[in-house]
Amino acid sequence: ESKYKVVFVRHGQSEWNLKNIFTGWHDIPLSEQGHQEATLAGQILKQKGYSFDLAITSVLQRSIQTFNHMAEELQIHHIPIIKSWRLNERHYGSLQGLNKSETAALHGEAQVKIWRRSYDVRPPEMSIDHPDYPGKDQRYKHIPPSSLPKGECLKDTVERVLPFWTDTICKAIIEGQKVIVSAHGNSLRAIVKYLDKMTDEQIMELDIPTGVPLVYELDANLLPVKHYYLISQEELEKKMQEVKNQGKAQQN
Ligand code: DG2
Repeated sequence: ESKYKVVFVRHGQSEWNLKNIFTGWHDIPLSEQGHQEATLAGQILKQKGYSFDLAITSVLQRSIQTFNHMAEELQIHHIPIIKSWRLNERHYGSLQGLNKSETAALHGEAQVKIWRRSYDVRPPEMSIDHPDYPGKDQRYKHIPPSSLPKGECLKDTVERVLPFWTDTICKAIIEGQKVIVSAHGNSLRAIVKYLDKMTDEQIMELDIPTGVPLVYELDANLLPVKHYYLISQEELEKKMQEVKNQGKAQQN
């Protein structure tokens, strides 16, 4: 029996989603379409009567901007926001900054699918000289260098996201707070895999579209009862297919 609801949203389209570039921990703003998607997500939540007591974002601006648009539509600027590096996107290693289609043309679509969707194969490592190496960024100065990623597979992302899920998000839900989580394709896939006890093979086929509220209803033990996106099945399938197509050598 459903007792709690938590809402997840992958940020709206970013400028690098638009250019089809591996992003990971690179901090890039929303595109024009992304701003619109985030506003629309807020309008849908408002129209369906959702309200929230606590917002959770990553420390990357695309997730924060997305929450801000939803806050504007829902008029919930006042609620507390917890921003955590643990909800950051999966670190994409030295793929960060490369075009996904060009990478597929060079290394093959099968290899790109392994890099994007395998559970436990890491992308090539980022060198600590790379301008994007997180150890150079002040916002990560409290994290021990040994915990800073240089390139993560989804399994690594699950391991850093889950402590935050259980210690912070679940705690707030059990206290009765209505929580909205604005995060990323792969940090959300990490939570969904855990919640739905998906196998390593099942999670490979799951894509999360940008800017669409995903509601999870949980029972008293925080086990999932059901989940649904707040858009039509037709629109959902179209948006999920767009994510799959990003790994193709030729865009059509
Ligand atoms: C995308 C996800 O992350 O890419 O890092 O390129 O959700 O922050 O836009 P997001 C990236 P894919 O794993 O779908 O290629």
